[in-house]
Amino acid sequence: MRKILAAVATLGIAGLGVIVPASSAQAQSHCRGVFDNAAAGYFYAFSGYDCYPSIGSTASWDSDWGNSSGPFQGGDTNTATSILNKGTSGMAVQVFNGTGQDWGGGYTCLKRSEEFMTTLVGFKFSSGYDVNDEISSHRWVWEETCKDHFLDS
Ligand SMILES: [Ca+2]
Ligand SMILES: [Ca+2]
Repeated sequence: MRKILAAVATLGIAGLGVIVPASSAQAQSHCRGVFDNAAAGYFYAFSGYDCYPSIGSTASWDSDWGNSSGPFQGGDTNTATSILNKGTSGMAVQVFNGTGQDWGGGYTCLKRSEEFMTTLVGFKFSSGYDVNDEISSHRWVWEETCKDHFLDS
């Protein structure tokens, strides 16, 4: 009887062993599902970690996330904490600390192959300033334009 109980106990642990990978699969990033369901050709930005809540998405560019025109407006500026690139051209998304169509100042880029960043915390613009909650404009560029400034999870 003791042997049987021991066997049951062992099976119980083995059963838990099966459950553990399943729950870590559930712990996979929310961004993965958002990316998979995202519109092809679009860039998305989110105010929180791991791709929610959304603050906007666009296939185009926006030189000022804080003005009242384009895909990003008003309070969208300086809030992005996660971003996603589902472009179809192979281009990167270049995000900037500043605004304006001179596209000057600090920037960094999200390659299409990177797909998404679950967090921007800890990343810096080319200027050395924090990226998190500091993105104020974006455009699509070829990777050469980014020099060596890429977001890398
Ligand atoms: Ca934020
Ligand atoms: Ca705008």
